Order: sequence, then structure tokens, then C-alpha cells
Amino acid sequence: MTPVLYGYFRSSAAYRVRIALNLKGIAYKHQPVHLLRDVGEQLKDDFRRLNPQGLVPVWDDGKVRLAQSLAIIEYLDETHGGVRLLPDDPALRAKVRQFALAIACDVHPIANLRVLKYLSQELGVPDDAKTRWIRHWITAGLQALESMLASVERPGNFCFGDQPTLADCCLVPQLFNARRFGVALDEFPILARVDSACQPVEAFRLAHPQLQPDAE
Ligand SMILES: N[C@@H](CCC(=O)N[C@@H](CS)C(=O)NCC(=O)O)C(=O)O
Repeated sequence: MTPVLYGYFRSSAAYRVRIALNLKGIAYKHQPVHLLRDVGEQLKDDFRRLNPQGLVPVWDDGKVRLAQSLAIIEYLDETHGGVRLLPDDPALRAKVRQFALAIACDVHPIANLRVLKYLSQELGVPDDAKTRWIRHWITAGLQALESMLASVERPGNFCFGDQPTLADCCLVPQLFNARRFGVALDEFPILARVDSACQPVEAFRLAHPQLQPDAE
């Protein structure tokens, strides 16, 4: 079967996986899951059978069905040749994971759709306070990421040298999110430089939310 990526054009977790798939040259079918239609297709029983968490992305290649973008990317890296997204050197590999996990575990979830919905619908948080919440946590996260990259021993065009890694797959979507929520990026020159290096690379360009079939 042709592998399927269940995603949503603006989902930054799905965006990470699209970049990784493109970097590794893996063909796949994009299956849109509309996160906002009705209550959200991700919360319907049909989708929860694929991922009980009710979150995209989900990867299904006929051998394995997986959720969690970082688990998917590591699986793809271990089962396909081409560009290595996790470097061989254990110390560098750990640094790449440290950076990716800081985004995926500590920055992204706090501004996730279900969290924002809970803030407004259950706790009655007004929109301007919600925006402050998002900007605050993204800015705090980006400050830490900027410091991490400032201490890279052998800097290159990408986060950790001259090859894109899992770190770049996570950074570019997070910066897309930051811009979307109006976070000023002036104080993050290294992150902005890496982003500018990634954007023209075909694998990153084609993964952009606005180029996806379900883009609005
Ligand atoms: N840690 C998960 C996060 C997945 C996630 O939060 N996906 C979001 C889109 S970026 C989602 O499906 N949100 C739906 C919702 O919040 O209801 C991963 O890396 O895959």
C-alpha cells in the first residue's frame, strides 16, 4: 500500500513529518483530518481508532500505524536510507533530540488547539489573554532554543551543522507557528538564519502548510 500520513495543513506536528518525508524522499498519500470542522474530525470515533489521543499526525505504512511526530520521524529514519535525520555520533544525536524535544514537549503543547479551546470555552479566558499566553510561552521557548544554537560547537547552515536533522524538522514549523501568533522574531537571529537557510530547500518548501491539498 502507499503509506498514508493523516494530517492537517496547519498542524505543526504534521508539518514536521512532511519535512522529514520529503528530506528522505519517501512517497506518501496525504489524508486530511479537519481539526476545526464540527467538533473536529480528530475527535470522532473513526479517527480515535487510529490514534486514541485524537491528535494528528498519524502514519500508516501497512506495517505499522504510529502517532507522535517524533516517533514517526525516528521510525522513518531507521527504516529508510537517504539523509540521516538523527546523526550517528551519540553526543550530537542527543543534542538534536534535546532541541527537538524542547519544541515538541515544552513549547508546542501549551499552545495546542485543545488547550486553547479549554482556556476559552471552559475557563472563559478572553481572546487577548489567550494571545498573551501563546506569545509568552512561545517566546520563552524560542529564547532557550536560541541559546542552545549559540553554543553549537560546529555551526553550519542548519541547526546542528551542514545537514538538516530532526531539529530543523521541528524548528521550521515552530517558527511558522510563532509568526502566525504574532511573536516578534527579531531577538532570535540564529533561529531566523537557520529558518532562512531551510525555507528554499525543496523538502522544506514543499512541506509548507499553504502548499498542502487541504490548505485554506
Ligand atoms: N506530541 C504530538 C502533538 C500532536 C498534536 O498536538 N497535534 C495537533 C495539531 S499540531 C492536534 O492534532 N490538535 C488537535 C486538537 O488539539 O484537538 C506530536 O508530536 O505528534
